[in-house]
Amino acid sequence: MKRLLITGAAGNLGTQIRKRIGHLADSFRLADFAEITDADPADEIVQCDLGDKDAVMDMVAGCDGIVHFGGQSTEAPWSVIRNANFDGVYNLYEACREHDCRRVVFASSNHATGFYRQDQVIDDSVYPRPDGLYGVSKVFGEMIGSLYHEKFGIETASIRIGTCFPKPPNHRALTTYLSFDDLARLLERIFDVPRLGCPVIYGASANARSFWDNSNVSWLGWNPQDSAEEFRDEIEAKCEKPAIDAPDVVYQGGAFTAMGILQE
Ligand code: NAI
Ligand code: 15L
Repeated sequence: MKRLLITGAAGNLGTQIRKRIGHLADSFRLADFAEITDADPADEIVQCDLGDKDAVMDMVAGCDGIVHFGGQSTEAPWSVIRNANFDGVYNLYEACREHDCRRVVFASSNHATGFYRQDQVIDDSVYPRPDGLYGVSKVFGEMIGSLYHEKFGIETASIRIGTCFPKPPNHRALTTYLSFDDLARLLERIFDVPRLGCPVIYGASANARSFWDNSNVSWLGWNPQDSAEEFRDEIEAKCEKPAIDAPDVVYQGGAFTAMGILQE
């Protein structure tokens, strides 16, 4: 790949993952509406709001692939979700169509299916059960990816990411944790396969327990190598065990399922 665009490059995943995938492209364009303070001198930087269609057109021009981490990453009032995760994702795919950018990684979320219970194991074929406006926006992003694949052949891997931080922050994340290294390994596979199509992949490391079955995407050859187990003792010492009927124990989406609709 000649040029890879990473959106949300100032954020948690944008910052961590770009340090791990430097071998995937000759050059990188890093975009965010926040300032990116630690770019490699060779990287191009674009500061733009995903809700600004003209700016997104310019951001995508000349890129062969996109890792789309940019957007609102938690529950928020409608205007925020709409701008970043609805308008922003539509603008991104329109720009891909216009500028013939053929492969996208969409950072979806486990909150697209957050109302499935933790005693169920689900795969990519289940009906979405979003647990908030944020989860709904991730379902929308996956569907836009599907539409632009069927109509225009633009390929998208939607990763329903679990919990991707330096460490699992709580008991639930012992099941949902995805390490930065395992995510980077997944991106390698996504950009390496000759034909990608439009798969939905659950993003979790090889944890002791899983809510998610990725067997329908085994052809990708992604084998996560890390596990949240190395953090279990720390979590058990640090975090109080939630009650057996707490949302964090009952639903895959945890506490998001118990939030209201946030007002402006
Ligand atoms: P983050 O919040 O640290 O990074 C998101 C970045 O997007 C920020 O730098 C922010 O400035 C930028 N952004 C937000 N609205 C924007 C707009 N309107 N225009 C331009 N840039 C905008 O989130 P994180 O953890 O890096 O997540 C990256 C992506 O992965 C997000 O889409 C999130 O929804 C998804 N994800 C992350 C998970 C995790 O555990 N880290 C779990 C599931 C999904
Ligand atoms: C997400 O989608 C969020 O982006 C992240 O901040 C975490 O809350 C994660 O899900 C999770 O479910 O742990």
